[in-house]
Amino acid sequence: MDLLSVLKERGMEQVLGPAQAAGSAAEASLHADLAGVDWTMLDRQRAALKKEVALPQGEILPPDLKPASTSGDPASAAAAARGWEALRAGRVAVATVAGGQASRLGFHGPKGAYPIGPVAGTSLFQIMAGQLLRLRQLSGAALPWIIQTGPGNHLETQTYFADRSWFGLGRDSVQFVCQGTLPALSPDGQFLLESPGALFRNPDGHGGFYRALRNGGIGPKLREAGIDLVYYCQVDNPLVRMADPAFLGFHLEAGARMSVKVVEKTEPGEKVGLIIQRDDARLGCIEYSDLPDELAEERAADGGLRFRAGNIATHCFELGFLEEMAEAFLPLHLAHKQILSLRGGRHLVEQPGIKFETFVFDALPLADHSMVQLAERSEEFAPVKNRNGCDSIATSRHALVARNQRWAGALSAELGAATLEIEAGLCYDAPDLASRQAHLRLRGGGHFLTASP
Ligand code: UD2
Repeated sequence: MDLLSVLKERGMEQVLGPAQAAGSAAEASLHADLAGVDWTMLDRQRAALKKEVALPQGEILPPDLKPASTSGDPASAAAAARGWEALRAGRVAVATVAGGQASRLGFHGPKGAYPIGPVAGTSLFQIMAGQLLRLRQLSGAALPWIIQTGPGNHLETQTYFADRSWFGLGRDSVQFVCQGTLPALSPDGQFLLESPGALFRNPDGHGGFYRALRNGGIGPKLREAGIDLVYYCQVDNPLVRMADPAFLGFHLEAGARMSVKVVEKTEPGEKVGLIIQRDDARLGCIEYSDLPDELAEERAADGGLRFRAGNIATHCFELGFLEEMAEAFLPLHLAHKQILSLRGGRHLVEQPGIKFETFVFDALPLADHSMVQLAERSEEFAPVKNRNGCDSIATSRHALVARNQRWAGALSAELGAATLEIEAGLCYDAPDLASRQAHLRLRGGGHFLTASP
């Protein structure tokens, strides 16, 4: 069917007006833009305008939790042994979603480039690269790293890595895939234009990860390399335990297709998604903005929150499941915003519009087997989301220093109280640090623990 018919069928042909008035260059550019529209997805977007995401029906239960990797629990130790086996066998790849800018932090550049290290200013990306380097040394495996970028930072992120020689990981073992976009719509379901020749689009949310992997041809490449497990994390957490062996081990033990890590929520309103078990025994995640107060505040017999499994957006996937999710219809989440777009074909004005996103965790109910593992917050979760207040640069850095002090305090009491940064790649975790020869440097008013003498 030709473009005009496709538009007419939906009563959307008015989108062509401003380009027709502006001339052939604008018309050509708009036609090219419209040719890239996924009309099935667009019809779902328009239907979603009338019906927002629904909460899970039926009884909701707190999920069963596996013990934390850092708890010393024998079950975690056994799971870690199994995870190391999978790592050594080269079955694991790591993925990080890093589609956002760090504008909320007042920093120009990709969020992963933010210098979170308190002494040497090590960036989030470098901390993660260091963990992977050390895991490669310990496991002997290739451990490829897939980084999902967004249209706003794709080139900048690649340049950032190239300028730093891919942090020693090797150019070919770091793959960048760019997430897609979705057209925003007006409340009555029409396209919005950012210019006569271009639709207003926004990134499709981290749920775009599944399609970005498919479009980048990643699945077949991983399978060819003997990989069937993908560990996934967000870029904003400097305490992340990349490819955590115990998490991988618990995932394998459960025969899970998708697993998730949680922390105990600190308070009912904490801004983390809530992981729940539905009455069909599958998992779900209720985003904090959708969580009803009664559910958030319900208490358990011990006086703590009954629903306390806070999503830290760390997952493990079976590769086949990741590929299936690229074809699945994940729910669309709507954000009602003022959007700078053309009115009357001539002027750009702020007007009400709706942006659409999909979320990675909405795949959880589609997994017939899954696993939830608890994480100790002080060891694994201190996201940097805001410039000030909670989950800020200061709170995240503070948690990083406290964790470093705990790890290094076992080596020397003096380090247990210092403003301390541990060089990226020196160690994977506390027991690993104890096995390493490290040197202490004084740097910019703080202490820096490094491998080089
Ligand atoms: C996310 C989760 C929340 C909780 C919390 C834990 C959502 C909607 N909520 O909250 O449930 O688990 O994290 O820290 O995710 N990103 C992309 N592309 C996009 C949007 C985001 O790659 O289009 C990446 C972004 O770079 C970041 C991550 O996804 O690494 C999280 O995004 P966010 O900061 O918008 O999510 P947040 O903090 O609302």
